[in-house]
Amino acid sequence: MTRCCLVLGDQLSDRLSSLNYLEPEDVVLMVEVWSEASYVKHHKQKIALVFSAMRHFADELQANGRSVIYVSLTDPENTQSLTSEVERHQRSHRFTEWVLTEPGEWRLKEAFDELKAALPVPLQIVHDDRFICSHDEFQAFLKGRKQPRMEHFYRKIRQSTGILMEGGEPIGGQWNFDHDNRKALDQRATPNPPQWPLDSITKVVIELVNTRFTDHFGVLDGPDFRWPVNREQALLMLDHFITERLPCFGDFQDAMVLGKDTLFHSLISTSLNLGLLSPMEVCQAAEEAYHQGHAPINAVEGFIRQIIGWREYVRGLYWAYMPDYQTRNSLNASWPLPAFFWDESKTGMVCLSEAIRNTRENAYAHHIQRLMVTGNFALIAGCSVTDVCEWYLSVYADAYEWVELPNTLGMALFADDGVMASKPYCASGKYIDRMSNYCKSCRYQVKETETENACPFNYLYWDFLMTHQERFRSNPRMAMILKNLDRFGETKLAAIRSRAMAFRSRIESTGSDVIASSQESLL
Ligand code: FAD
Ligand code: DLZ
Ligand code: SF4
Repeated sequence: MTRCCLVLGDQLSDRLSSLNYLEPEDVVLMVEVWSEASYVKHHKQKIALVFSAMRHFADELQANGRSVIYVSLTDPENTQSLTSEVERHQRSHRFTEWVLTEPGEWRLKEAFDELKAALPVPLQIVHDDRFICSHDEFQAFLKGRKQPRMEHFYRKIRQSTGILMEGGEPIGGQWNFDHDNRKALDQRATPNPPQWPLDSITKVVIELVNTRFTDHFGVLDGPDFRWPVNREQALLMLDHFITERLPCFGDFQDAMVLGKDTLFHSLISTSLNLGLLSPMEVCQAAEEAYHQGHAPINAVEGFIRQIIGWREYVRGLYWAYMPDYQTRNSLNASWPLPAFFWDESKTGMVCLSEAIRNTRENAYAHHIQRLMVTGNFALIAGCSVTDVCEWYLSVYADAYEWVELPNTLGMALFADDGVMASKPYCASGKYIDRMSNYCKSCRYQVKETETENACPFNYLYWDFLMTHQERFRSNPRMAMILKNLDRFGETKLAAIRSRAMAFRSRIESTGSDVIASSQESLL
């Protein structure tokens, strides 16, 4: 009567719903498989993180008395897919039942639904209760709403959880302090992320990934690998954030600074998404910091909104709108993603080169780099939605489709026609100049739009608005912007269009926006 629970690589929580179903004699199966490690070419750091965290979690389960079968990537018996490994272990162990916490991605849900029909014994798929909002609660929220909005959802969750609430009212007298959270960074020092010595498990995994995944994107240097691989390290990261970063998190949430890769961001998304931290404990730690007088309300509210607002909301939208959601492309964007997204040395745009360098070196970029630099560029240049979504899913250590897709396809690319965002997050170089110090060292001129050295974000932005103006005119939030466009004369519009075309064809023919210096002198 032995049952088996399959624990996936992002289900590393000791209170995982499926584990609750097990009796002491039951078994846990964990498998490192090629299919999961390569369904997109994940950044090397992401694979190392997942494998190391899986190995640590298996050891912890074993230390707590659980029987664990752990199949490593190089095990000669490994059939290299999650479902075929279940079938293989069913043949060899004849378990009486299988239990699985629902997977986080649609493609795996489908695979396990199929497996359920094929297995000779029952496969029970149970809800993932590591999220605050269940699928049913999210459906109830959507019911009767033509245009669901995160802000309404967020307020409901504040009320149902009591987080940052007092006597039924939001603490601080407002739900949202975003208007205080838009400061560009001054000269102040920013804290270094915490580090801990690499243990033997992580060292072995780094070696494995550097040997087996040589053609995957990204740097994986042992000493610089900083992602928490177990709960203890995740709690250290959280503690570092609460003490060193949270007080400034709000003020500089949208800031970008040359060479400063993490600023005051928390670096906890990988731990949350793997299950090493829970969203409620993270919010409670931030709320406690507010009550202790350690962090101001704009920081604490802004941070908590990211977790119980955005994180829960995108997960709800993903499951509510899939599988149709992944096929949406409402702006018909199809321009192939420029090669410089994989190699920052191929672009002269400092903002992009910084975001891509951070991504390549650290499998990380903070939210404003993802949204307003790489995402904004992809939006206004009309990059292929499929290419862009695949890029985001591949390159970040925290990327899983349930969170990546609504953020990329919906928030950054506006390809879902406004499900996720009420207007496109498109911006010219002016926004980047206001929020960063990038433009000061850029070869392009941020104040120019039509000249040879004009900032590409400027002419691409106006070109994008010209292209989609008919669609956007019905959106009241776009009215002001389109009024500006309407003031441009024919000559200016033609010059913008021609700059945008020349830029695109330069990238199509050379893979780069940079003109080689011999050619440059001829212009
Ligand atoms: P902080 O800035 O410190 O924020 C705190 C936490 O809030 C994060 O750890 C995260 O769990 C949560 N959070 C913040 N914003 C969002 C958001 N928009 N959606 C969901 N959760 C949020 N986040 C991922 O976890 N995985 C992804 O694959 C991912 N892809 C993204 C793609 C695009 C195009 C954009 C614009 C955003 C994406 N995000 C993604 C959201 C966000 O950028 C990251 O969660 C954040 O940068 C992680 O760094 P941090 O932990 O330092 O976050
Ligand atoms: C991301 C990932 C990787 C790289 N490798 C594995 C693996 O070998 N075994 C496994 O069980 N899970 C892995 N994962 C995480 C899964 O892809 C994850 O469960 C899905 O993306 C669903 O969120
Ligand atoms: Fe980016 Fe334009 Fe500023 Fe250069 S000038 S950093 S391309 S916004």
